[in-house]
Amino acid sequence: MKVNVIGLGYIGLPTALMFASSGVEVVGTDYDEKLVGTLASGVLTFEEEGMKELFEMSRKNGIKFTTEYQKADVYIVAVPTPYIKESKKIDPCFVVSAVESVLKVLPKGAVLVVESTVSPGTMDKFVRPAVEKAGFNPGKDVHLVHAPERILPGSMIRELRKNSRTIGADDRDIGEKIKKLYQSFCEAEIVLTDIRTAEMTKVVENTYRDINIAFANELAKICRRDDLDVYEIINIANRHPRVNILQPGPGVGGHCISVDPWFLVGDYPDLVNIILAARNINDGMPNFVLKRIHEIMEENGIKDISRIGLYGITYKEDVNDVRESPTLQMLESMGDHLAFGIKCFDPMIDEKIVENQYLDFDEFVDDVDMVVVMVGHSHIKANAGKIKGKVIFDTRNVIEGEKIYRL
Ligand code: SAJ
Repeated sequence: MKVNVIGLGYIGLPTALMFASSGVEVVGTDYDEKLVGTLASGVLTFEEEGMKELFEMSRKNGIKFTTEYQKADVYIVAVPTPYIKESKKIDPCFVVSAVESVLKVLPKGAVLVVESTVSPGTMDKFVRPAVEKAGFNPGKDVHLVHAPERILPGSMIRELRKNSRTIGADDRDIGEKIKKLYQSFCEAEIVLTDIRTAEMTKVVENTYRDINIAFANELAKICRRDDLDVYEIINIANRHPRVNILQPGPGVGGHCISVDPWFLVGDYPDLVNIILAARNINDGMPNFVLKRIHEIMEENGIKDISRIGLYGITYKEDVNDVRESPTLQMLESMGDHLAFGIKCFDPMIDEKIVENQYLDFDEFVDDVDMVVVMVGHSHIKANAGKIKGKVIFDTRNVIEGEKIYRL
């Protein structure tokens, strides 16, 4: 079976490598010539644990990278779905344009799998019509499948192998065929269902996590008012066999958890309560942190906001992705304060993306009186000694010590 993976980003590349290193014939296609050139010359475009080894094995097995769409038995579309902040919707334009390009070369009978995160209904509203418009008969000339990815940035390779998957297909036999293909590397259960159920399930998973985090964030506020330790309370509560509360933090970022619940809010405005409340709680966290920064400044006699340093710009620890990051949300909401020069640093980002950002950790520490840990990168855990003596506000509960301010 020949597989053409379309889109060689965070999801497409590791997926292509998993297939190729397991012996499947794979061609990876991306319209970005530079990215294709880099991969074709044997250089990886981003790091994930275990990816180097997979890349070597895939190259040995003959994986190809190109800007051309290929004749193949199975197409896997893993292109980005940009988030439009104003409408709180994602734009399926890349998915549709990838599908249109594939249809120009697709042999009749091939399977078109969409892995990209889409809002429920996208396959019927956008993909199926694109297939029909190109003169194909879905279900006959081309078989549609939605197989949403579920992997966690930071442990993608392990999760590709170990996570259960969902395959939504119009036709059960086609679903079985694609299930078998994914079983070339996926060791966990693969559940077959229809396309609409697969779409909704993906969004439900991320919404569930958003609500759980919102609960933890609300608890943090309740505990703050009565000077209780929310982390200890969650830790003890989680020893109950049927309780599993996530951790509070400065907000929820990333392209998934902070985005997907909005699809349900948009599509079912008269039915959502808890989903919308959770979104608002999580979106309100950067402001809660900001208020707390001001309280702590006052308590410590710090008057100048430019003596405050935000550690961490990415949306979570040990990744370099800044999409919807709580730090960026906070900076945006600060408006005028930015002019007074609140400082920033992130060890995962080696170019300036915001004002007053330092690229050197020591210089950053030297220039501030208070460090606000916005992201719990391994780097800060290893370098906690270097911020000793500063006022520390740790919104991630990663620094040990008595005189540390927490959420
Ligand atoms: N966060 C907290 N407290 C927690 C856990 C996370 O505040 O206890 C914050 C993080 O700091 C981050 C945000 O939530 O800002 C999201 O991070 P995450 O690690 O929970 O999730 P993502 O966005 O990296 O990946 C999620 C995963 N979904 C679920 O766990 C249900 C992943 O499996 C999906 O593949 C991914 O979304 C996706 O692409 O949809």
